[in-house]
Amino acid sequence: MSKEDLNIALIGRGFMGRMHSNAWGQVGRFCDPPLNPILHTACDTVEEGLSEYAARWGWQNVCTDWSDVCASPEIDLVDLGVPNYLHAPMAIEALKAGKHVTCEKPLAGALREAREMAEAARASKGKAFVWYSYRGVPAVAFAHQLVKAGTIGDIRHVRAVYLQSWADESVPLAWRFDKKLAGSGAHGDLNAHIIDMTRFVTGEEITEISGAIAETFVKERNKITGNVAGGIAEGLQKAKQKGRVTVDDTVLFLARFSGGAVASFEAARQATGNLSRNGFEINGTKGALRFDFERMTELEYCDLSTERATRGWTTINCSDMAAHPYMGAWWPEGHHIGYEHTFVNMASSFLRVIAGDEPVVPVPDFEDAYKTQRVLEAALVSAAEKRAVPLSEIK
Ligand code: SOE
Repeated sequence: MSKEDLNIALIGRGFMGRMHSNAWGQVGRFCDPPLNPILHTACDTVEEGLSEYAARWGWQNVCTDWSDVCASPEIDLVDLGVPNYLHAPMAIEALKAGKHVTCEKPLAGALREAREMAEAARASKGKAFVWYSYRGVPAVAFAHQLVKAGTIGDIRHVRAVYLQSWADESVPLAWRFDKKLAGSGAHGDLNAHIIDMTRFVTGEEITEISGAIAETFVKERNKITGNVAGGIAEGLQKAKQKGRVTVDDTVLFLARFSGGAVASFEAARQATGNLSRNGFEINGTKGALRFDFERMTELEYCDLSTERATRGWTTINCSDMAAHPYMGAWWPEGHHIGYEHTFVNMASSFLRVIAGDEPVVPVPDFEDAYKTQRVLEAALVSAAEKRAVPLSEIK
């Protein structure tokens, strides 16, 4: 039976625009989704190079006005790979037009915008998701399944870190360093991921934040000139003039989970030596799990029921087609997948939910991502007011 087409319009063509393009292009080939994704339109306000970009990634049309793709009766899904301040206006307009939306993380730069986006999703006939892409890592999805099955018992401790080191003084003033455009720095960029990931793996909610510290080490950066698409730092052209950095370089905080566990979170852009150390350790009453994205195929497991003398961490290579979530779509065991595949995996679950099927593992919709946004906000309040913040305070 032939599948129904789903016409997609992508807005944005930086690092995430290319990542999403690849995901939509690959998902039909590998994952057998229930809908047939069509790369209909690539949209960007800058016309220069747009046709070449579209041809390279397989988009059939181009457009320079994002309102047009939201209004177009030909488009079924609007995909956002744009800076954070654009998420709310674009997602809300697309949802009002009844489109499905897949939005880059974090849901928004500001809590108010995130709330409005969740409201728009509730009122729309479209479905709305956020690309918290680490849920698409088979080892992380497997950790979720193990915790759900009770393998590590009741959770006592959660430690989560997302450590990068790309933001030294030489990196110019990209949008990621501007509060008006990004909302926050390492916090919304990296803590957002580990908040989502630990909520997903534990299946619990964060109920209180305390002890938050935010710091900006590099307070001024060279302003950018020219086109700034691509790369983590988006734009390496430098101008002599300096501008003020208005976001954090690092945010640390403590937390409590609904099941009673205590937790610590760390996000940093200047954690020298770490490139993308996104990981967690979760200790339960029957065992523990440990993950580090720099070794993304591995999940470490300590089983408390084993012989004490030989007990330790077992390294599970999460690449078994039959045993590990998402791997069935890829290669025989030991033939690893990479970062870009995690987005393909997410796209496959988005398409399943849109078609009314079960996702491989739960994917974050706007409601879910709004919960993560409330945790981000609580940490900022804790840092500013130097106090414990119950999540019930953050609406
Ligand atoms: C930059 O810090 C970045 O690209 C994030 O924005 C992504 O969300 C993360 O997955 C990788 O690092």
